[in-house]
Amino acid sequence: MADVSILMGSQSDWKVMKRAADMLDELGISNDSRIISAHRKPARLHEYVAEAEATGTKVFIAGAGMAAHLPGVTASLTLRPVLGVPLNATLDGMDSLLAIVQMPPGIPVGTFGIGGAGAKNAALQAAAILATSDDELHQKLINWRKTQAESLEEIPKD
Ligand code: RP5
Repeated sequence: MADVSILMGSQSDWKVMKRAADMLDELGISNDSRIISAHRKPARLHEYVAEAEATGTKVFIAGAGMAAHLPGVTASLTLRPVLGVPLNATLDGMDSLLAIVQMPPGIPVGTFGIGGAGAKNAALQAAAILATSDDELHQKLINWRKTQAESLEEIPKD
């Protein structure tokens, strides 16, 4: 299994969650993306999380829209870090943001911004977690941030 598992509730989530997969690919981090809805396929979610954890997945990223149970249910099934990405399916994603961020005490979900920015940052956070025990990846992240800084123009153009 991959270092990072990317879960989403629906095919409709992939266009945004692909940004997490692309970011992980860019950093050379193995990742596995799956559509496994917490409410439509609960048994499959239990099975997948157990299998992923047993075979070495270190971080889960879970994106969902609307009532957005997927990150919280995933976190209930594993002690690995779970990073939640709220997706804009209805209500501009505010429903999903509040559902994911307001986890009752005891089962934490690290919650990111709504949509593509959140998906990309979740991938970078997953990389930062993995880099705590991987010097090569740590150096890659240093280089990535340097490149990002260098790509910014200081003088605005018309
Ligand atoms: C959630 O409901 C999914 O994460 C998705 O964002 C939203 C709508 O799902 P679909 O009706 O597009 O399958 O479960």
